[in-house]
Amino acid sequence: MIPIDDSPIVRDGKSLILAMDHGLEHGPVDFEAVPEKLDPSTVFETATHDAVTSIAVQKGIAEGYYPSYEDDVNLLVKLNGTSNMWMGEPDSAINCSVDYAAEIGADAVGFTVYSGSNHEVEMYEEFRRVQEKAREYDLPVVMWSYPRGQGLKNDTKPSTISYATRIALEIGADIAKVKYPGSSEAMEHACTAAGDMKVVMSGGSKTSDYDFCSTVESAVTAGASGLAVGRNVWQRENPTRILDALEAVIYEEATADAALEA
Ligand code: FBP
Repeated sequence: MIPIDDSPIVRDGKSLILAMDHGLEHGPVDFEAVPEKLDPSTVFETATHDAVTSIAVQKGIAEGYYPSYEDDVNLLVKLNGTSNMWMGEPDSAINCSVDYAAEIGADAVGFTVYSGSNHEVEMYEEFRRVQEKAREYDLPVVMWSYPRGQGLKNDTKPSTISYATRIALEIGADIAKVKYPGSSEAMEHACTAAGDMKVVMSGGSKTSDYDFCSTVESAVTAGASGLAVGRNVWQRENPTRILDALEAVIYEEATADAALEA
C-alpha cells in the first residue's frame, strides 16, 4: 500500500469507481433493460458526474471511448477479466499490461484476484508482477478481492470478506473492492483487517434506491472509503439521481433518508 489520497481517483479520502466491464464479465444481458447503455459513451457521460472519481473499463473500451472524455473522467483500466462462458475454476485472463494502461492514460489499474480458487497461486504471481510494475508509474492498484472457488460455499460470509481485505493489504493493493458482508459490524471488521488500506464496497445487482443507499451508508459508517458500482447506477433510468444521493452519503456522510429526500 502506498499513500493515494493525492491521486485523481480519490476525493477527500473516498472513491466512487463506476464499473463498466460487464459486457465482458456478464455479457450484453446486463444491458437488456437499458439497451441504450450498450453504447459505452452513455456510461462515460454518467462518469462525468462529480461523485464519480474514476470509470473502470477494459482496454478496448478505454481505447475507443476515453479519448473523448479524458478531460472529464479519470480512467481505471481493468487489466484482467473473463467471460461468463468460462466454466472452469475461477480465473481471469490478463488482457492488458500495466505499460499499455499507462500509455493510454490510466490513472489507476484494477485486477481481480480469486483467493481460494485452484488458480490462486498463479493469480497471486500475476498480481505481484502487475503491482510492482504499477509502482514504477505511481498508479494505484485496485484489487477486486473476490474469494471464490470450489472450496468456498459462501463468498460473502463475514470471515471471508475480512480475509479478502486482509489478503489485499498483505499482497500490496492500494484499494480492496469487496462484496458487502451483510452487516455494518462485519464491514467494520473487514475494514479493520485492512489496516490503513482503503476498502470499497462492490455494488451488486440492482436494488431499490433506498436499499442501495442504506447499504452504502452502512458500509461507509463502518469505515469503507466508498464504492465500486456498476449496475446500481447505469441500469437506472436516471443515474444522476442516485449519484447525487451517493455523493451525499459517501462524501458528506449523509444518511440514506436525507440523501434521497434532497
Ligand atoms: P456491479 O456493481 O454491477 O456488481 O459491478 C461491480 C463488478 O465488480 C464489476 O466490475 C464486474 O463486472 C462485476 O461486478 C462482477 O460481478 P460478479 O463477478 O459477482 O458477477
